[in-house]
Amino acid sequence: MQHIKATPAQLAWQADRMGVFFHFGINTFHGKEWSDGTLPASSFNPAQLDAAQWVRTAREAGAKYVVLTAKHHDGFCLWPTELTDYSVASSPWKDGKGDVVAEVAAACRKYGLKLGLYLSPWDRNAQCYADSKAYDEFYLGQLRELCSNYGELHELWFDGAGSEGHEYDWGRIAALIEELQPGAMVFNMGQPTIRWVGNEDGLAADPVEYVVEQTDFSNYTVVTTKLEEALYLPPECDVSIRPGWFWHGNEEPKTLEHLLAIYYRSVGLGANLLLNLPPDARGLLPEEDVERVREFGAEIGRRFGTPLPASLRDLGEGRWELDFGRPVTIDHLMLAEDLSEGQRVRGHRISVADRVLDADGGRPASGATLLASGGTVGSQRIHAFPAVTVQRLTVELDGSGEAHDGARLAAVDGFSTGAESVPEIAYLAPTTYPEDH
Ligand code: FUL
Repeated sequence: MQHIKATPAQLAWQADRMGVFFHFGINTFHGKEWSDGTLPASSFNPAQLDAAQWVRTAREAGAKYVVLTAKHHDGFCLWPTELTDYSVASSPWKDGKGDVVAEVAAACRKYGLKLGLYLSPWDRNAQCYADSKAYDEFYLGQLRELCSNYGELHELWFDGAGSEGHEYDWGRIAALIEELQPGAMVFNMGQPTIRWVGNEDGLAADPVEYVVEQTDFSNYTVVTTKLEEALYLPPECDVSIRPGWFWHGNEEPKTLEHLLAIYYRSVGLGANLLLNLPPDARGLLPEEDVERVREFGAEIGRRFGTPLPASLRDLGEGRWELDFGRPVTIDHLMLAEDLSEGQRVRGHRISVADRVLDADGGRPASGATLLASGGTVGSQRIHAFPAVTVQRLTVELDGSGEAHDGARLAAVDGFSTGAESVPEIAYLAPTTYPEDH
């Protein structure tokens, strides 16, 4: 692994840990996942739309940012764009005077969450899509509107789906973002700063690499994009609380256990989680989803809201002593790596040190009990294990190759949660092709 460093903006984004996705648009009114750009704008009428309810729920889930589908593949725009009539401006909602993007932006300001926007490159409504050059102008015009009129953007989501073989002018797109929203994270396409984890189940797997030479393109192909050089691109794990990305009346939210399992497999492995909550045709998040998300946020808060911090002593050679200052009973640990010199940790082992440290060097003698182990650590790594009462632990870090290679810890917290194992992933969504939905 090369020691490519993160930018401060990337580290800040990783520290957010979790965002909420809102898939909402013309599809919401037709029970569709993908539509072909011909559904009438007159069918968009979310009479009770309340963006404050959406964003408040995201905050209750523990999210620090949201990402709204300003335009999905069908081309219907949730803001009154000048570039096409296929937008809220042609709908009966608020007599064509409404702007969903503005309402979500205002709610984010009110609740202190950051705003991200999804602008589908693939556009099945725009007449000019077939002409790459003409479409570049159209798309840049839309992006300019979104980057100019809604305050600071935290993330721009470029979804590869449907774009196989289409040429976009990513150089100009990147220049526009640099000019208008230099702090925004760029998801997966063009000149990305964050990457897709490679599935839509919300699941990362150990090792979670922050420095990569290629990215996965979309859920509907096995295509990968080779980068010109290795880049620091931390992964984001996107998954919907329901089987679909858009709301469908006959679907149910995932169980609390399933959401917790996803959390351990994303945030718990050092990736970000982007949990989709689809508003319904009223323009509200369904009550059962709000309730589920509240339970989820409360349970994450209950498990991880009261950390027992350990003081760290660097013993050299990648070995660290953790001291809680008094005997504590814990069943979880959260490790954080010092990422200031890039991602270095390739492996780690945590042992109970109390009774087995020798007096001078702190080297664990034989018989030290291995508590947990794994590969990468990154921004945070969560381990669950049967409760132990300990004061001191030893952590051994491996870097790449034989040596520890500058691998360092930044912080370690213990937790007493009452949960002694990681929930199982009982159900994995099959890869669905939205055309068949
Ligand atoms: C996919 C899209 O095709 C889905 O409709 C959804 O937006 C998901 C997040 O990305 O690739």
